[in-house]
Amino acid sequence: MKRLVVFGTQWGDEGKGKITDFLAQRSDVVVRYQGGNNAGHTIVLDGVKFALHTIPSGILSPHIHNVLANGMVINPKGLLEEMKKLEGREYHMHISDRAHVILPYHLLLDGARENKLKQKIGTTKKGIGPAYTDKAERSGIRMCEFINPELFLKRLEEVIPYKNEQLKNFGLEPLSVQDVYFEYKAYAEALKPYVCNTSLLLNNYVKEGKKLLFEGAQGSLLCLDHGTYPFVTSSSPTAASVPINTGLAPWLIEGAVGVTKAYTTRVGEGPLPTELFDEIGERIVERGHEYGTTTGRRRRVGWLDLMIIKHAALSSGLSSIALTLLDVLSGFDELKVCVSYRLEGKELKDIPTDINDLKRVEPIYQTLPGWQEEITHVTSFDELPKNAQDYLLFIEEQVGVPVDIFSVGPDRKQTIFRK
Ligand code: 2SA
Ligand code: MG
Repeated sequence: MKRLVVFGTQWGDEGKGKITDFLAQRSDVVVRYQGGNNAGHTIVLDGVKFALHTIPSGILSPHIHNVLANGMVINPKGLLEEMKKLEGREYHMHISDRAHVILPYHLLLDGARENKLKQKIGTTKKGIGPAYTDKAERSGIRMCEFINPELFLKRLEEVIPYKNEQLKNFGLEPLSVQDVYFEYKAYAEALKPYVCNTSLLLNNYVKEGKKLLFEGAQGSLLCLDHGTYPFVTSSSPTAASVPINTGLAPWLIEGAVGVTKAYTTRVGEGPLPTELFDEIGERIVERGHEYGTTTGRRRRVGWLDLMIIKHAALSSGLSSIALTLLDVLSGFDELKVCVSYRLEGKELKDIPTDINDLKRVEPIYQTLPGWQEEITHVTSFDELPKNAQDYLLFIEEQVGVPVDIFSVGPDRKQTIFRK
């Protein structure tokens, strides 16, 4: 397949960075299409760990062109800090002139709103929601304006007084146009060489027959439309959102790999029907190092929930599953997998839309036998213990989508094609 999406089928942190990095070896271009530096994609290369937040996961391969597409919101300061860590490495990066810019007031407003909310969302406080709000409200500043100093100043003069009113309502100090301008003008200058019309660029890549990989951030259940609203992010991490967020025609997208963690995690607030509050959950957190890459927050964990994966398959379409962190499940006597929900005595076909109902569902589990062996050294499906093989086959059968890839550790070598 020449144009493939890699996206998360749960609530993020499924190991998308690792799978993208793995698939990127066979690609020419890697594209981030939504979100911003709320993402935390970890790649381990020869024992060295890279945590990427804004930059696409193809960046460690010098032959790959990495595109930050129009659907993203970009924090220039954060991006430059990330680029600093890549100093001395060869890489190619292109930033959409249509992407929106995250500015200091977005960060302040994100934090202030979270602090004030009774029922918190648990955002990363990176200014993502407020930046997308401005985009929808048509007051956002885009890259094309940002890199033009005169235009940038003009836009700040329009926007900052209005933002200062909002800040005042939260009891915060106003921002000065001049301060923001002088600090950010320098960032704009540094980023300017990378900014272009990426829609045109991507369409040209397609014409040239290049292989494109689209890298989703967060997960399907955090989608503004198809996720567990309002406990979602402010963009669409589904595979379905790739065309609008990149400027490519929908029919050019040929398939979607759903990266699926062998259990469930969620960071931030909102319902998690299979959540574990016991020592089993504790063990999974420790074995899986379940702490946020961006914020360091402890992730909540639960058994694998196939209702969630099937919902992701509905809203995105799945050609294949990449099952990650299978090694974390070694050492359990038995493993539970949620195959359905019951609500008020009725079995459900899909996850309920109303968050209040999702909070009340009772997961229906199927119990599968566990395996004791550590599997981090495994290099093929046949080497997996029988019960681990069966766990994988069970998912495949229930979701009705092949599990073509699985991973047993963070290194590139620990991601395995099933064949
Ligand atoms: P936001 O900041 O507005 O996008 O937050 C809204 C909700 O989306 C969740 N969210 C995430 N969930 C999982 N992983 C994310 N990335 C980082 C990571 C998060 C971190 O890779 O670990 O380090 O804490 C991510 N980004 C946003 C968020 O928790 C809210 O529930
Ligand atoms: Mg992550």
